[in-house]
Formats: sequence, structure tokens, C-alpha cells
Amino acid sequence: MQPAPQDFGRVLSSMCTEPHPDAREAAERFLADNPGDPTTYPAVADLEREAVELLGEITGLDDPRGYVASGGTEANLQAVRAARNLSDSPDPNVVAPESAHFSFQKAADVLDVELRLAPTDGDRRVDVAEVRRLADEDTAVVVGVAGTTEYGRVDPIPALGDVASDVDALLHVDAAWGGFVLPFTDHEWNFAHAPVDTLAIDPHKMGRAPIPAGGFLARDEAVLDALAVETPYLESASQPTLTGTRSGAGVAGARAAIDAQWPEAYRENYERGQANAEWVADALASRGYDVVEPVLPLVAADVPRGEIEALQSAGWRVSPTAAGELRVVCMPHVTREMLESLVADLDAL
Ligand code: 0PR
Repeated sequence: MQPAPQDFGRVLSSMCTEPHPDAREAAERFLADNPGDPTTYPAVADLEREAVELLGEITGLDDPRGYVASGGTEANLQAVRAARNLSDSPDPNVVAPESAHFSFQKAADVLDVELRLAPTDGDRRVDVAEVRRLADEDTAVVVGVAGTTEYGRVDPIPALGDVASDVDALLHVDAAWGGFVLPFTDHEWNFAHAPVDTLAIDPHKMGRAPIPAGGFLARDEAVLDALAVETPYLESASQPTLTGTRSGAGVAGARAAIDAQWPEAYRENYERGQANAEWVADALASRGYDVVEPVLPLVAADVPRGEIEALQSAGWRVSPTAAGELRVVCMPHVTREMLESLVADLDAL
């Protein structure tokens, strides 16, 4: 029997989802193309330019630089790498919220920079006063998260921009998950709202592109230059990406997903996801659980570990937060019926 891929019918804590049909088809067509060698594979290189252009539209940046990365981990690592390479400190550091994704720990380790984590406030957004206290003349980059992994919070990006410019550091925004829903909210999160230098936005999360499709964007060419190495035996002269050979499927899938959905279908995804998140938040609150209210389509609730384990045994793919809460990410595949069935299972426990 053929092994079957995961069915999404009970997947509630993942930040990936079912690809859009157009994206699936485009990915399959470009499986053998390598955007890492744009002169040999010019068609996929054109698609990548279009994808970056579209990502610029979504994030409020005309004439963006960047590329389709393998995911948010690579985009975050590249942001730290560019900042480190551009810094004149002998001992550069990164100041990030404690709510930042664990990819920053990998970046700090690989790049040998110090990672300083600032605590969050009562609403789980980074405390800007703490960021200011941690930042100094050796700070290469200040990080803000627009859509945190655990609670979907949006850090005060413009205020972080002020701190970054005061210490002459770059400002990086991790919108890997939030980037495809935030355009439909009034949060300040992107290049148009603050002096953001680099940004992560992943088509393979809320964008409904097939994996691997991350997005790394930069305001200035200097950032890409700081990442580029010479590639003498390829026809193209240099390469700013972290990986060499890359997925043509990722690039073509990302471009097709965005082309098919931006902006209207993404707006519908956001509205449906947000309504579902608010519905499940109310359902859990009315049953006496402490709920972290959703500011984006992501709910956490203080459901006892034993109940979470019972849901897992019933086939629900739910992973608790570090603090142990049940976490429901209202991705495009998550329907109201799924959530009703989850709540019914909780009631039956
Ligand atoms: N930045 C943020 C804000 C993220 O949430 C994530 C991943 C990353 C960066 C890193 O992105 P990549 O995993 O694409 O490199 N957030 C999810 C997490 O760690 C990733 C995930 C997705 C986990 C699907 C499980 C899953 O089934 O929880």
C-alpha cells in the first residue's frame, strides 16, 4: 500500500496547511528547476522575481530585494547574518523578544553572535524598555515578531525601530507566520510602518504554498551584498542565499499561491480564521478555561495537560505551548466543524 500523507482533518497546532491547488500544480511543474542557478534555469528565476515583487506588495515595499528561502528559519538566520556582516562591532549581539522563534537560537549559534532576550509584557508583546536596556553599541540587529509562534502577538515594531536607530542597528521583523494575515488588520508591522531593514514572511505557512517556501526580504541591496559570495564557475557572479541548490517547486509554488490568492482569497482566509479563533476562544472561556484572546487567528487556553493528552489520543494534532496551554492555530484548513468537534470531545472528557 502507498504511504499516505497526513490528513488535515484533525491538525490544529501546525502552522502549515493544505497548499492551494494552483500552487500544487505549479510546484510539480518546476520540481527539477534549480533557482540557485538562474542562468541555467531562467524561467524559475523569473518566477522568483515575481514572487519577491508580490511579497513586496504585501509588506509595503516598492522594489524589494530578497528571495524565496527554505523557510522562516533560513530567513531569520540570513537577517542575523547580514546584520553581523554589516556591523563593525568585534562582538556583535542580537536583541530579540523572549517570544521569538527558536530559529534565532540556531542563528546565534551558527553565526557566533550573542542572543539577548527581552521579556514580554502582560499582553505577551515585547517590553520595549527592556529591549532598550539590552541594546548597546554592539547590537547588530533588533528583532520584532509580527505574529508570535505561541500566542500570535504583534510586537510594537515602530518603537523597536526607534531603539534600533538609536544604537545604529538594523531592524528585522519576523512575520513568517503573520505576514499573510496582517495586511487585513490595522497592526503596524511592515516596511511601510517603520524603518524595517529585513523581514521574514513565509508563503508555506498562511500563504498556502507547498513546503519549502519561506520569504526573505530586504529594503536595500546592501543587505543582499552583505550575504553574497562569489560563484566563479556559475554564469551568475554571486549568490546571497544560504542554500545552493534550491527547490524550484518552492519558488513556483510560492509565486502561484500568491498570484492566485492576493489579496482577496487571503482576506477571506484571514476573516474566516479570525472568526473561528474568536468562536473557539468563546467556547473555551464559557467552559471555564483561561483563554489568551486571539489578536490573530491563534488561540491558547489553559486546558489541563491530562485533557490535552486525551485529545491527542483521540487523534487531535495539538501541541501545547511552553507554558502548557492548548494551542489552536486557525489555519485555512481549520473549519468551524472541526472546532465544534474538538469542543464536543473536550465536553465528553
Ligand atoms: N518564525 C516564526 C514566527 C515561526 O512561527 C516559525 C515556525 C519560524 C520562524 C520558522 O519557520 P520554519 O519552520 O519555516 O523554518 N513556526 C512553527 C513552529 O515552530 C513551525 C511549524 C510548522 C511547526 C508546522 C510545526 C508544524 O507542524 O511551531
